[in-house]
Amino acid sequence: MTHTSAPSAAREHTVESFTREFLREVNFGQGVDLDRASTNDKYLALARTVRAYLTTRWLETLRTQRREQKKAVAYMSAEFLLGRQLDNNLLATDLDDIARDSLSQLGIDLDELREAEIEPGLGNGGLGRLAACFVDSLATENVPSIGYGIRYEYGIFRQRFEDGRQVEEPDEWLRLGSPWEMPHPENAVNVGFGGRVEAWTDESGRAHRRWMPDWHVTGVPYNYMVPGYRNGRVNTLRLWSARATQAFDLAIFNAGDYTDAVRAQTQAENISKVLYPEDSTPQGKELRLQQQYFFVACSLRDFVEKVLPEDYDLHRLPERITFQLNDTHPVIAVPELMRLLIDDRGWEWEDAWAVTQKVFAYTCHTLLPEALEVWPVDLLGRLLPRHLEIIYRINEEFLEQVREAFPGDMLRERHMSIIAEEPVRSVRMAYLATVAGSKVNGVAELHSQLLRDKVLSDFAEMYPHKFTNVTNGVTPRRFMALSNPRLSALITEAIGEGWLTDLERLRELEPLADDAEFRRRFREVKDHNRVRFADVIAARDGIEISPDAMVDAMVKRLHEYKRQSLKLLHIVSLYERITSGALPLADVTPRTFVFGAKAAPGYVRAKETIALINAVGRTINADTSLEGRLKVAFPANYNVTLAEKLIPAADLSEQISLAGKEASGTGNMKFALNGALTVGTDDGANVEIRQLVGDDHFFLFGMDEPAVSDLQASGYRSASYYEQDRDLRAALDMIASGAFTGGERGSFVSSITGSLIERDRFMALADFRAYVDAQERVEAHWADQEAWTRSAVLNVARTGYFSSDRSIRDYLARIWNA
Ligand code: F58
Repeated sequence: MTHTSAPSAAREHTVESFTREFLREVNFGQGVDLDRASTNDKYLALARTVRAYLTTRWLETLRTQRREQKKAVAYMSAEFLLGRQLDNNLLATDLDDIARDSLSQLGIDLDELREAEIEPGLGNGGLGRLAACFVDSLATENVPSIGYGIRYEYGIFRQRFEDGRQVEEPDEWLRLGSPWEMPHPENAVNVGFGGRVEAWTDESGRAHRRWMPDWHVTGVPYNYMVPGYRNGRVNTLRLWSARATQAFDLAIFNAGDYTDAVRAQTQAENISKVLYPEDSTPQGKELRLQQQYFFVACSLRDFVEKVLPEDYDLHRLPERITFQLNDTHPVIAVPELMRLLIDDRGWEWEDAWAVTQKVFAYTCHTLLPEALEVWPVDLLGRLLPRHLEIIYRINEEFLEQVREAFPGDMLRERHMSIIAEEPVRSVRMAYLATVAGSKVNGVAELHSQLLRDKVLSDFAEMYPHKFTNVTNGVTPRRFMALSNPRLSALITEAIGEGWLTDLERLRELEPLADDAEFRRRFREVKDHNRVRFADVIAARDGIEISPDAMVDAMVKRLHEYKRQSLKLLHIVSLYERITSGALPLADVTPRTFVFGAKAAPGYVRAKETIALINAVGRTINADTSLEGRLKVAFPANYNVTLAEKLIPAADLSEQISLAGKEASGTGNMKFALNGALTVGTDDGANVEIRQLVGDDHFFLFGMDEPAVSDLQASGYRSASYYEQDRDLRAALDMIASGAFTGGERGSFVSSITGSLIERDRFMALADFRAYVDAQERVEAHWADQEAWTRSAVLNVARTGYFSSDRSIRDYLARIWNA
């Protein structure tokens, strides 16, 4: 992809014109005088000033696309975890310095306004953040594209701790205004639900089906601009908000029941009310299916009726678009497109299927069987009866093919059916996506291989050409330039400009790993970032840490397969060995263990683990005999904004999932790019990180995936590890004794230790010894700061591959053919 060379905003605009526009927004946008304006007034005025600069380029991008009609990509995702917008938009437009100068002349501190922004947390974790990185890279790589999703009124819950336990609060991210969005109620789309399907015959005697929904919801599009990095392109992210079809349902209103009429409205608006805070196990809730159908039905209609030129021949749809399905959440788009073509436009099944199979592609983000989404047919049939019919027909024809390819193999047919019979009749959405999509991709090499060999092996045998890999990536604009300005400046000084959009150029830093002066300056940057992070959590959470200690970070959703409990066992073991005299304090490396993690509100074990981490933290942090050498910092409500402060400060990145469970990970990439070393298993993208940075600069430990499978097959007995490893036993016993819970041994303490000793589904005990050994290698390496810094520099230099720009180029070459 070539970059259009639009003149940067900086050259076109002066501080004076910026000031004029800003003041205009204060007066006429906010309706206040500058000397009476609140911080929020000033933030909103600034945001709108920057937005106006973007709008010019956005309109230009839209005009060009209408003229050229190039093949585009629609990225369909139930989540976009965007993070703050102001910083990113200032960076992309190169207005940072102008804005700073302009504001400072008015006596306003730009950074104070930045801090006023509430981040849109419209995602749960990695999957949502990946979507946000991808729209950034699509724009920067100059790909015509549009993101489609849901404008949740409440994003991921805000986490608080009460007595160490997680408490969830609604995330009212819209409460102070939303300057980045542009609603277009006049382009609203109606979506049906429920009802029945009718048969009818046309004049020529041809039979048709017609869906008669019994209730409707209106989708109002909200546009967000997604700027490429200083290349003049601004793409669109279109999020849908649900409204009642009519403010008052006339029939009910006329019947005189005002409250019933209002109730109908509330029910409709519930659809986009809140993001489901699940992290990997879908709950099969009806409202969730409503959300999914709502946003894909709006998006398909929008694309076909508004984005495409009028009278566009839909037989040629594959020349114009790929709908990339981000996991199975948008997969109901498959029968919806079939319905649009067959029922609404009178197409034959075969023609509709030929087009449908070419325009969809599916990305899978998991390996956990329980995370594969299924919808009970009675629920689906009640909500979307016509779609269920279409799915049945797709399945019939597909199973016919299976029978042809594997005659007599009844078992295979049952395994591969899109409809599962047990435990309740359900639609397997991943299978539907695989059958309908032109491509299926995993998100790291190992993950894609396991998809082919295990999770979807029957399908890979039948459609080998469909399966491919695109390893995830992260945007270096947000996760280097914005979050780590000092490292970015040091890199630019060393290798010149241009690396931010050509991240493999970080390789040019390799020789500097051997340059003592460069290493000193690299360390200076880390030291600064550590102090900055310490200040942030002191102000935000009242947590005191020493800025000199190693920052050892484990941040990700709380899930058993990710094994926060293994990290906790390591911490407790260190503490136990110190207090029992086995480990002299002088030999203990000063470390801050930083956790960031939200637990799904209904995931009891995950919440207990949070409570236990906080309990252990409280005890260790208060124990003066440690002389402050070990600290546990668990700031609440980990989000993108906090990640931007933590990651640049981190020295050690914990990526310790059980091998074969983490599809990819993207935090692992962000940490490596910011000079943290990884302690990790052979899992997900860790595998590729290690291959690139080299074994000497990565702390590998634990079983690999085949070893895990073997151990599973031969009968894993966690208790034997407990019995045989003195340190492990002592750590578990210490927890069980109530040492961290004020003598309390019951409740969650015994349930966590008990389940680890008796079952340990994710084999934390089996990997404990290897993990502790790896941590000793970490400490030995850390003791030689020159060697450590050298490794850190090499991590930065060798991980340019993990730019999401590269991921997008891989999607273009392997999937989108654009
Ligand atoms: C994550 N999945 C993977 N799901 O766990 C991670 O390895 C990968 O790097 C990332 O996707 C990007 O590919 C993930 O975040 C969710 O949050 C879903 C939210 C909705 C319910 C099901 C899980």
